[in-house]
Amino acid sequence: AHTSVAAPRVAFPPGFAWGSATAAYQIEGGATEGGRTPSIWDTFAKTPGKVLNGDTGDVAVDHYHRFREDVRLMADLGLTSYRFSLSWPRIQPTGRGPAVERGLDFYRALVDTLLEHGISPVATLYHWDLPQDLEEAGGWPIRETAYRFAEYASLAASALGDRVPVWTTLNEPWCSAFLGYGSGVHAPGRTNPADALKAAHHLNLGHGLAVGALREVLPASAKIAVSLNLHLVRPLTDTDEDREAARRIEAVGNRIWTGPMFKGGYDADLKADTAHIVDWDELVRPGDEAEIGRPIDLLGLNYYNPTIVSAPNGEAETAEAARNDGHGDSEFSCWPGSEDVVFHLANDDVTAMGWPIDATGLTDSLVGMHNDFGLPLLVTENGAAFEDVVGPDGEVDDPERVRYVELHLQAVADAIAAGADVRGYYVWSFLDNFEWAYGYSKRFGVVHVDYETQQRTPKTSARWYAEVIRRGGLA
Ligand code: PNW
Repeated sequence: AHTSVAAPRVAFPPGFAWGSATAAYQIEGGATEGGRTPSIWDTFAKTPGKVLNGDTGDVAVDHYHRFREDVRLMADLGLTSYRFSLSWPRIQPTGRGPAVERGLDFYRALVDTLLEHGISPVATLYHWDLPQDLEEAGGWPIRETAYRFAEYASLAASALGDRVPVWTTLNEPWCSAFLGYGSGVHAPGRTNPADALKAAHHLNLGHGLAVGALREVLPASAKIAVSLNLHLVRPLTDTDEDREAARRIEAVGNRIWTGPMFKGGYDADLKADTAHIVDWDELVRPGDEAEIGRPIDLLGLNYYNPTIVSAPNGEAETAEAARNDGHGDSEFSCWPGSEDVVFHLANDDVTAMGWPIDATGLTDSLVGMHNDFGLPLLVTENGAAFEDVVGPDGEVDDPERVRYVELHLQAVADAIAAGADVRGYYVWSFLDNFEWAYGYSKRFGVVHVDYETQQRTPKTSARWYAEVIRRGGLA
């Protein structure tokens, strides 16, 4: 069709998904509409001191009312796929009982609009918005929540499974468990290392039970995935001590998920590192690991930066490095059992989040995941916040974001050349949005949003990405 477009210098495989991603609480607003009740993020955001400037997702970028305009914009840019999340309390307000049709109708309309524009939907079931009632019943640290999640997954997939071809269960369960219940910088803001580890197991169990429930109701052609923020861990030096620090962070950061999901169970070293915090024999019941290990079809990676660690040696980690690895401003650790490992920044070339730009970590992650798990891969998130400047005509020229995405697309191409089966890339994020504990102060969108008028304006990066898509690769 585009005979006038020159062949790309760096091409991607046929059928490669050119996408962008968002999450319900970060963009939807409509917090009390259609029968939606509060999730843990509504409660957390309204707790003084938890989110910068007291920002909340009550209105966010009003995607709940503006989704048709947003999908049109996606189509204008040529996106072939869109990853979004379903708000659990919009579909099942208390986390129990029947689905609310008005909640499902919103997603039916969104998905139908995407399909009308030829954009393939990828639905995430859980991007952190647990119904508040379930948190009050105990939240992810209790086993019951895993069963509630599987039931919700079944309700959502029964209603939308005829039109959504790719489903992902959890987004970044590491954040849910260790930022939500460990460092407390994310909802629900609890700070108990035992609860964080229990949450991790119950998120895993919820994933496995949900995979089973999804297989029962989805058509055979549907694909099931999970999105993990696997840390690309590098020891600061080659000493045994620094390599031991890297082993520990890989265990509680990565293998706590991939062990039971893909390798048959939790590794002995992870359990040994945390045995003083939680009784694994009591926590993990017979059959749990088999349940968690149900086969899935695709593995999603969310990648932002590498993780550099060294052994505890009395050297204080910098505030920037701590933030980079999820402590935020909390005095509580998000690394149970490995609280004393020291984090470092990979380099000084950082985004507005203070996150170092190092695309080699993306190549290394994808190649490592390919070798370790042998699954087809998706980059379900990658992107950057920068201090965008709005020009006189409302335009945003963001060459730093163009450079960031270009470097990371090149890194994906390098991984594919090395043999990794990468099927798609989803830039985070489509729209500027509610950046969790940072509120609206950090802008990740390729499309600018004026938070006063809700006007959308594609940034230079969006127009650049559209050219990449049209070309089928990098020039
Ligand atoms: C991811 N950390 O969050 C999420 O999936 C997105 O919703 C979010 O907007 C995006 O990345 C940018 O932050 C993370 O502290 C939040 O390590 C914090 C961490 C990692 C990922």
